Amino acid sequence: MTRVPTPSDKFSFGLWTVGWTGADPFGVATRPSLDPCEYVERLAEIGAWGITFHDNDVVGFGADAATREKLLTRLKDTADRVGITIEMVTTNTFTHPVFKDGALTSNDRGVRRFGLRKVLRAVDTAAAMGAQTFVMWGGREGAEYDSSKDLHAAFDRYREGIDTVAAYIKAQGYDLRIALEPKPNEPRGDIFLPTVGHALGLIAQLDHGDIVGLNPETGHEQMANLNFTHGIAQALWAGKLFHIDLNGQKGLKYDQDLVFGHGDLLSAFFTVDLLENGFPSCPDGPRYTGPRHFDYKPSRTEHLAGVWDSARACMQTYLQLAEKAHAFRADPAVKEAMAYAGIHDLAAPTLGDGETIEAFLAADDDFDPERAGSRDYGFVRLHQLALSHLIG
Ligand SMILES: [Mn+2]
Repeated sequence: MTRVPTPSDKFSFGLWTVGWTGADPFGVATRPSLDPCEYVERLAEIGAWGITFHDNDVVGFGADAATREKLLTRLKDTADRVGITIEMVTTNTFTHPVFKDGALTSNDRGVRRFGLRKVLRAVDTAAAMGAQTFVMWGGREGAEYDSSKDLHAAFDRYREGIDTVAAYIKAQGYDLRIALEPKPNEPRGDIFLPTVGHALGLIAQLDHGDIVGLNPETGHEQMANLNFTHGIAQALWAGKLFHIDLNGQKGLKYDQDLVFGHGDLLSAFFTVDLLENGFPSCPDGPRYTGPRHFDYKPSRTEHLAGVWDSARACMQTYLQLAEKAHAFRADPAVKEAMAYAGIHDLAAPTLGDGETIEAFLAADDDFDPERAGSRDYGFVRLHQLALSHLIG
């Protein structure tokens, strides 16, 4: 049996995850809503290290400054008392009707100015809570109809908005980094920055892109039929994996937000293998050391006991997969199969050290394409070893 989670595992949960009451587009809530501080206390009891929240998970939309201060201070005091870190704060720019056409990319300039102020105030909250990451999920930044947006202007406004937030963080001297969260659709028909790759492309065009990275979510990439592990690997390779949202998704459906591992389990194994063990050929290469953050929804069939069962399940599955991923990498049969497959050979630069293009073109490698074409890679044997570790 896997050990119980401890704060050193750096597991964290959004208050909106365990706090989801089950209200969905087709039905009303199926569970009561607790005081936000109660969720913090319970998460500490089950071994979580941190929490995260949207401004409006704690403070109602439009609350006055005194109410805001009172509620946030109470939450921070509770977190401090039970030893929970508030590691990330984000803004809700999707629930209120004012954001029905987006916040930073709404066609209405007044909405954009209102939305940007709301985001900047949430940045102040993040800094005051001691968070190190500020996630920006532009859930309503997008469209249903291609006729409804000047896309050139939309990308300009999105860039302007993110750069303004990043510049503000620097000007205030906050120890915060922005993490963009891609998602292909839902709630909009098409959301801007639909994948990790689109977001990386935008970050490269920012003036303050040095403090802007990514918060990829398992299900969001899988909703676009993409390989989540490849997505976080490219973000990590680019030095941009600032945060992560782990959950479960079964293929091309609505955003299921299942318990981590309750979707594509084999993919979850390789996600954990990358997070825990890094890239196979560069032990000194980029590693993810941030929170193991879960963004899931306890199914609405469950009552409160099921909420805590599901939160425990996320952590337990992660720990079990981590154990198996360590065993996988340490297995001599796996090492042999990796060598046979040429895994480590890919790390050798294709050109020689100091080799010029002229010398390269003129070189005689004595290479036999027929022989190379008849090579066996043994990828299936290697993958079956992974599967055996996973289910063994
Ligand atoms: Mn999701």
